[in-house]
Amino acid sequence: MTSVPLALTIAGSEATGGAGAQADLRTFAALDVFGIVALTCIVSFDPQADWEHRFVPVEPQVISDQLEAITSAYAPDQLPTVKIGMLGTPATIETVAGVLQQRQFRQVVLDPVLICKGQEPGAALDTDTALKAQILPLATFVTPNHFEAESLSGMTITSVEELTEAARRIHETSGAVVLAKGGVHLPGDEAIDVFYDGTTTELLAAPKVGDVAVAGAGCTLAAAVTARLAHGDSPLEAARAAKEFVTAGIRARLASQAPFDVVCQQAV
Ligand code: PXL
Repeated sequence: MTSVPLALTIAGSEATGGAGAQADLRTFAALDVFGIVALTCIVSFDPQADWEHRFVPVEPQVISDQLEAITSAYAPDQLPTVKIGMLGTPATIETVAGVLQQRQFRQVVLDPVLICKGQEPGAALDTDTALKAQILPLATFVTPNHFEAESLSGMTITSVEELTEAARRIHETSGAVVLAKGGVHLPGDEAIDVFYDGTTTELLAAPKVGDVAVAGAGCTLAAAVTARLAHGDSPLEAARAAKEFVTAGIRARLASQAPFDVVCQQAV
């Protein structure tokens, strides 16, 4: 018998494997966590159409069935940690919010994936609104990127000071620990993330690796936070470890015929 920690990711499949559930599972494995997936959607980039997203949601009933199997197999104490990735539709959000309310996970790490290219703008707006109203209040830890931090805080963010203010505002409205990511979107030689938990503000900085965002970085960072929380780290320890993990994965990135490099968790 083994006592490895377990973690669940409720996420989409991205067929090339760079982002989504595949990146989450590789991160969990690299950080010695037994990973479990409930799949919310399937994204297949279209190489014939400029690698646009093709998006197919999983039926809400099938999402419920997966979560029923998972929460029946593993007691709350055995599986206290969940990561939420791409949900993609208001119906999926409704289903997942219902399960999160029923089963009180100790740690709910939300990567607030807002707009996925290839979705109808109208549909995406409904999805964003539903995510903010129904999932964000249930999160204990949230990892917005630059765009998502602007959307969740209602601010324009052009500096670390503004990113810090946005992290504070997002904490105030959600109650969650916030790790707001500047990535390549703020000026300077460093990729800076802001950690804020209501008392502690800490800047996590790493030298920028190029100036183009690498696919899967957001998923990997949030999955690494989830994995470290599953091991018993404090939120700040988990954030620091996750930043190191994703930086190493970006340095070791994998190139392909697709027009973006992806984070490689194995070379860490
Ligand atoms: O990186 C955001 C993301 C998350 N999950 C899935 C995705 C993407 C972006 O493509 O496809 C399934």
